[in-house]
Amino acid sequence: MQEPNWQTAKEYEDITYKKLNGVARIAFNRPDVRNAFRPGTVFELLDAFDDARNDGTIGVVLLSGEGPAKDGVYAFCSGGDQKFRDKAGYKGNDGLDRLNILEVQRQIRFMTKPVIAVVPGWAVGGGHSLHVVCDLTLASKEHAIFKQTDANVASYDAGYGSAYLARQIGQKRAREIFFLGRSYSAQEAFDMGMVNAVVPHDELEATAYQWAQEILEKSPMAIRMLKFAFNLVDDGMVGQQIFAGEATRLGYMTDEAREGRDAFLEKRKPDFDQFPKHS
Ligand code: S0N
Repeated sequence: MQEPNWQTAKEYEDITYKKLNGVARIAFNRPDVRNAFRPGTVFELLDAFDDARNDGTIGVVLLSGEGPAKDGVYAFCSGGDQKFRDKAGYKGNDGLDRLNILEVQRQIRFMTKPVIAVVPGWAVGGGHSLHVVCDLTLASKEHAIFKQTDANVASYDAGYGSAYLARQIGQKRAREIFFLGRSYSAQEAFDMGMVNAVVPHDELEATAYQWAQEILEKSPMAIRMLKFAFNLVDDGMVGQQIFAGEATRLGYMTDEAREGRDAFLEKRKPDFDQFPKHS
């Protein structure tokens, strides 16, 4: 399989951001700390995801990790950088403590486009939670390892990272992953139902790009509605709000909605009699 010829979209310090033919690729780029994130990393992620969301040519986003590190080990992400951990979160250059990776989780969850986690190596702690929240996960057969260390370091994701994981693989397995903190291979993660495909390492990137191209052949409206329909049951009123927003968008596209707008602008009574009252 041919490696995609990614084009750099923007330069950052802690991440890489590239695009090609409708696909955006965002990757952690701190391989020597197993791609742990510090507050600055998270600000960069927020910026890149925002760009991908607002770029009308982009239909699918890949989230991955650069590597290998100097010692040859690959990582997707090892969660919050413990060296930056302070009293009330992770301390930024401005001295404020933050837990802002949760904003990235929400960006992925509520983004109008599918996000695929492309896991070349360790997916640990908050990095594990990020793969959980992505729409799909592809994992390196040789190098991907899934592990939840949140309880080891007393820095735990009690939201999507745990509760939504239980939705994916069942309560017993999710509790095992969090309570025991063991390592699981790509195949074991696939067998549990939290990985969509186990791919030879050399083909991982090209496979992710290929999956993205297949999605891009589909109706973007259908993909959007389906993503938010899948989310709805677990996202409460926010899930309803987001799904309803897409329903409103569809409503806007009708002659009936246009009549409402035009009548207001033309200072006349709207003529809704022309539209059928469906049973
Ligand atoms: C990833 C592990 C398993 C890899 O083991 P391996 O291959 O043996 O490598 P090491 O020798 O351990 O590591 C290589 C170098 O990388 C450094 N390093 C690795 N991970 C981190 C990290 N997370 N922070 C800082 N440094 C890290 C090592 O120190 C080593 O450096 P040197 O060579 O200088 O010694 C293994 O490394 C491991 O277990 N890492 C720690 C994983 C971890 O516990 N992560 C934190 C877990 N918790 C979270 O992420 C939760 C945070 C979160 O997402 C959250 C949740 C709720 C609300 C808010 C938040 C939020 O953060 O905002």
